[in-house]
Amino acid sequence: MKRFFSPDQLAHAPALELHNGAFTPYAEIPARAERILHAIGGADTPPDHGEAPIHAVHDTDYVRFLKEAPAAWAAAGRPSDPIPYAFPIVGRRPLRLERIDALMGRYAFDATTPITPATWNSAYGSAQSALAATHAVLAGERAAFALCRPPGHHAGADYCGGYCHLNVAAIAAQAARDAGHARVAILDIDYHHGNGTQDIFWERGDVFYASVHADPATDYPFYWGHADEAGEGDGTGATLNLPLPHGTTIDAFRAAQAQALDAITTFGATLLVLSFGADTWEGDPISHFALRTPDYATLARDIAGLGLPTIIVMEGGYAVDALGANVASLLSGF
Ligand code: SP5
Ligand code: ZN
Repeated sequence: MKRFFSPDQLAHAPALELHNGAFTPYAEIPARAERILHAIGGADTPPDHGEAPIHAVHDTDYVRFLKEAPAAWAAAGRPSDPIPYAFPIVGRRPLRLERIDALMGRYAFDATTPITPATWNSAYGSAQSALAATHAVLAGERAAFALCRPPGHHAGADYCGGYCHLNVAAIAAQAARDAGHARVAILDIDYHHGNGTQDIFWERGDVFYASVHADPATDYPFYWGHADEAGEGDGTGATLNLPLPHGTTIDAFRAAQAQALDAITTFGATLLVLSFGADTWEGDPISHFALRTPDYATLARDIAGLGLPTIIVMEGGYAVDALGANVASLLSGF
C-alpha cells in the first residue's frame, strides 16, 4: 500500500497542554509518527498540491490566523506556546478581534491545542500527505495511507482543537468530490467523536459522516457526537453517530462499525475516507476502550469488504510503544 508522510510534520512539538486544570506534557508528540514510520517501513514524501484544497474546506481568515498567531503571541511578549484561554459565547455579540488573546479563543474550541511557530508547516504537510493518498486512490490504488500528524478530525472550517488544526479527512473527502466522486463517505473510528468533520459536512447531503466513538456524555469533545445528531438541511440523515460506553471491546465495536458500513452502502458512496485513531487500544493513556492489536486487522477487513477505494488518514493514538504495531495491524487487514 502507498504511504505518505512529510518530514515537515515532525516540527510541530508543543511542550505542554492544559489538561484537567493543570499543564501536562503534550500527548500528540512527534515520536508518534516516528514509531509508525518505523513499523510500516517508511513512507514517501508527498508532492505539493498547494493551498487550494485546504481553502476548499477551511475559511481564509482561519488559515491566516494559523500562520500569523504565533508571531502575534510573541509580539505580545508571551514566552510560552500560544494557548487560548478566553472563549466567546456563541451569538452573544459581534466580535471585536483586535488582541491576539481574543483571536485565540475565537478560532479554538478548547485550550489543549497550542499553535507554535512550526504548527502551520506541520499541519500543511499533514494535509499534503492526505492529498497524496487521495490522488493515489483517484489514480486507481485500492487504498492508500496518509500518516497524518497533527491529526485533523476535531478541526472545523474555522476552528482548531483536540490537537487538530487542518481537517485532513475533510480535505481528502472534498478533493475526491472535486475530482468527480458524487457521493463520498467518511468513517471515523478514532476513540473521540470527530466534531470538526461532522460540523464541516453537517448541512451537506453529498458527504456522509459516520462515527463510532466514546459517548460524549462521559468523554471529550462533550458537545458533539450524541446518537440523535443526524445532520440538518440537505445533510439530514447524512450524519450517523454511534456512541459506546467505557470498556468497549471488539465485539461491540465491530457491531457498531457494521451498522456504519451498512449506512455507507445505503448512502451509495463511491469512495471512502477512513479516519483511523488507535486510541481505542486497551492501553491508551487518555482513553477507555479495550481493543487489542489484532482487532485492528479485523476492523480493516470488514471495512475493505465494502469494496470502495479507501483513503486512510491517521488521527489519534497515544500509547506510543504500541502505536506502530496497531497501525501495522490495521494496514495488514486491507
Ligand atoms: C485526535 C485526537 O485523538 N484528539 C484527542 C484530543 C483529546 N483531548 C482531551 C483529552 C486530553 C488528554 N490529555 C492528556 C495529556 C497527558 N499529559
Ligand atoms: Zn482521538
